[in-house]
Amino acid sequence: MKNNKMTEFETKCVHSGVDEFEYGSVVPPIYQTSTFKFKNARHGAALFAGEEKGYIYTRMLNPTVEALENSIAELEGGFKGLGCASGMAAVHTVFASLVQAGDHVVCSTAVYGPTNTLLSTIMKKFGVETSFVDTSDLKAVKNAVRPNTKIFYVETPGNPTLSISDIAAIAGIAHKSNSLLVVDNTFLSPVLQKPIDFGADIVLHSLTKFLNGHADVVGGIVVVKVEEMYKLFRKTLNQTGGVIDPFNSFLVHRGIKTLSLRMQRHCENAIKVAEFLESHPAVKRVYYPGLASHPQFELAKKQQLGAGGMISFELEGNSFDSSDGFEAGQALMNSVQLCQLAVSLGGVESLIQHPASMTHYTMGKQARETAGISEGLVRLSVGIENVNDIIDDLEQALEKVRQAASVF
Ligand code: LCS
Repeated sequence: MKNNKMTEFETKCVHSGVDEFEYGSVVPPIYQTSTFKFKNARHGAALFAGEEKGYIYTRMLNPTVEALENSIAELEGGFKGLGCASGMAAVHTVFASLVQAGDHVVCSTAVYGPTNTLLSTIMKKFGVETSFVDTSDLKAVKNAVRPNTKIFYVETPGNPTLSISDIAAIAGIAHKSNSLLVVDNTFLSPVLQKPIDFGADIVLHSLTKFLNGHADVVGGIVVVKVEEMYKLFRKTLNQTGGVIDPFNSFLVHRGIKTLSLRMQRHCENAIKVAEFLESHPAVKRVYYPGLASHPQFELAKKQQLGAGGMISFELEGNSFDSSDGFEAGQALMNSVQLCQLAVSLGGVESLIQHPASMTHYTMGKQARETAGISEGLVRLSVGIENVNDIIDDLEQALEKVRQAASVF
């Protein structure tokens, strides 16, 4: 970081990772090249041997990608970032780097569906055992530790239940058992939560979400705390090849400039939407860490700077609906007009979806039940639109659900 006055977070969002570029370019140029020319054969050999610094081949490192990696590492307070082709590529990079046959992982029950499936199928196939536990329950976390436990993997808030896990306490448990703590910080971004400050060793994100913020990129990142781990992860990524490309890196880096403003607006809107839903007679239960009714409301205040933009809720079952709010939830999703019925989250636009049949379908019903993901749960990613428009949309949709119910 050239400008050591750059201490405030909002300022970092605008300037981080932006170093000196050719021609005085104010934003990182898009180095849309697969390979880099060596000055001569000796130079090429020295770059490969690590005796000189420089770029060789874009799968190995690219200046536009590196600018993004430096930016997010700085925002998270880590040593370095490693840009990945998707959030799932980031999750895979972590496990492929750190575990081997015979090792054990402790993972939150409430995680993005494919993260659960990666551990319970592919990693299992390679001899890695995973215990899925409710990591908001510290006793359950302690009880899950085995002599061969290598990683504690936590999503907080968890997707889609918004359950919150105590990062500092789990870091303590992990380190006591010579393990590492990995935190998926996708739901909050470093604006609202910095897991490394609470003892996490590795932080990862789906860049597809809040960090990019505009629903036009798929990407991921792993941020590590120490150089040794950076070298290990870089080797994995180089060998498995799941890197982000320069153009997507440019877009995410551009998105980060407004990250702080966007997160502020997501939070302001989400609390109003959550309060509206909680007070509506058709809504049975709302899960939002900014509501006093959230089971870990106090913990959220301790480790988060805001409650974020994600809300989950269940509707009351209606007279026609014996499936615990599931049909009412479907009717709601079919009735919204402003909120888009789509998976993904963290963009400027409000998105609504149904975890049991969409994002968490691959986990299977039993794993969903263990994770507290009911069949009727609806997840809302609150965008940065005018909040009155979002609430009006939900209100008219809930009215349609009520009318549909009264028909039966
Ligand atoms: N981690 C979390 C917490 C996520 O929510 C997702 C994607 C990923 C990792 C994987 O990121 P990707 O590979 O998609 O970039 N979550 C999604 C969701 O809830 N709806 O669609 C994707």
